[in-house]
Amino acid sequence: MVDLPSSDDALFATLAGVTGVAGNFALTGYSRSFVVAPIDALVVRLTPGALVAFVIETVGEAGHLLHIALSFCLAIGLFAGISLVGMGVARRADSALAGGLAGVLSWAAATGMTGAPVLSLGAGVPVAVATVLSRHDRSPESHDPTRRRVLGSLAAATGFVGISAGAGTVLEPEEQLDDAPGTADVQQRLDDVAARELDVASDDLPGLVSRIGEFYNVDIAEFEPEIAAEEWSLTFTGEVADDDLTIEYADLQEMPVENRLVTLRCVGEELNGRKLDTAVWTGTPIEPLLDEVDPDSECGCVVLRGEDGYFVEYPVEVLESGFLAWGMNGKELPAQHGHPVRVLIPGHWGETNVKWLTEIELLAEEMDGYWERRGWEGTGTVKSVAKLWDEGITTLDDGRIELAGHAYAGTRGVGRVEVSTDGGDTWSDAALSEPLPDEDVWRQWRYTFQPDGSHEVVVRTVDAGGNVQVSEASDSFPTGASGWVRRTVEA
Ligand SMILES: Nc1nc2c(c(=O)[nH]1)N[C@H]1C(S)=C(S)[C@@H](COP(=O)(O)O)O[C@H]1N2
Ligand SMILES: [Mo]
Repeated sequence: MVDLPSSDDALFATLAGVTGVAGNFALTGYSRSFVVAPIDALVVRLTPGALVAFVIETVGEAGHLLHIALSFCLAIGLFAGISLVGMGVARRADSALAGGLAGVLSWAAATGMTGAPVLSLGAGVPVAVATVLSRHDRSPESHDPTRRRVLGSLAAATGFVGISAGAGTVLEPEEQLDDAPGTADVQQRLDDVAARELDVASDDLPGLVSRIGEFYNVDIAEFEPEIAAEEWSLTFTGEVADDDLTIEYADLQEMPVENRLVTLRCVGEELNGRKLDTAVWTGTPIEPLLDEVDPDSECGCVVLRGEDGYFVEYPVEVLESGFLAWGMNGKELPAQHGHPVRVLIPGHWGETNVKWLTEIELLAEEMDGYWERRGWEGTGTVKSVAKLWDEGITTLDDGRIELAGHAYAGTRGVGRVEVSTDGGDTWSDAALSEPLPDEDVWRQWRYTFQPDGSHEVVVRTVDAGGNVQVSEASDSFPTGASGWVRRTVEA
């Protein structure tokens, strides 16, 4: 006869599941070795595009939370299921054997999915302990068996998770980025940039180069790919004149090195949002490699693919001006920005800059990229924008108000920033930071005025060609936010 699990068993199995996930997390942290990572990758892969598009439109960024929550539940369910199997066995054998079985199975499942046997002990041990404890106190004379079992399991799990967390910190110290090859000149570049920054009253206004930890981040997957430089390669495939061309990290280092300042802006950001940043990138132009493969593409188009399953299509012509980067602000490209190599395309929206780049396929006909399948149109020329940051608004000692922010106009270049303090009736020019030496970069702006009560401040940029930032307001979906940033500023 088959015993169905009792509701008590289900409770303890869930508890075992939670402690398994928690114990695993304590050892691995939020990394690729955490069991939730491969489960989440699967969830992302299996979710239909139409559903993703719907979620992005209805709940926006919170959609990320939805799939990660689902992945956590699945991970808990997995260990809970294993624990239930253990409890089933314990009905016939002793609980130590059952716990051991559940522990080994959980460890094996976690190791199988993450390839990290030591860190997976963080999952196996607590599931084993929780399963063993769930069988204690079945004796008729124990007064409140359920309660004691819960307390016992919780205490054991908490202790274990605490110990693991300590061990995890020792095993995985804070990531230290090495200097990237070819970055000897970067410090000089950074000093040169710093000398061009505006003098502002606010201490917190971001500079002209964004710090690595502060640079915005947009990823389709919750957990970034981990690729060692020695294992990385990039292959040109599809409509090429002769054979596919594969290049490795070491080959890239043989090519001419450049340090370029490039600003990125995500099409998904709000008008006064923060998905706009600039770094000094170290890498090499892509054109010589394209010349070598001699594209023979009828549509003149290409799809770039990243290791995380991301892909984006645009004209070969656009790619020709691109840059393969392996360094960021003098350090090797960090995991979250595409380690070891990403592409950087001047003047286009952020999504064209594929991270963890592994394949460039020359196409015979056009196709939609990852975001285009989800309704976005974000591969084209980036829109101009002037931002007014919270920390850019300062009341000076003499009572005047200083306003400051950044403006960006892609490769058109920022020509002016204009500020209105009367809702857009009259406009004045803001002071600008010295232009940076590269073609696809932002500028800082500053404007000071004598307030008189409440002001409706409006800011807009005019590119170097004289084109005023589009005034008509639109949401970011599907072609990027437009309109002018407006804020009420009180004296
Ligand atoms: N492989 C890969 N490349 C990618 C993405 C991604 O999810 N995966 N996101 C794109 C988007 S939408 C943007 S805005 C930029 C963000 O780059 P960052 O995370 O370095 O700021 O990377 C682009 N390249
Ligand atoms: Mo983006």
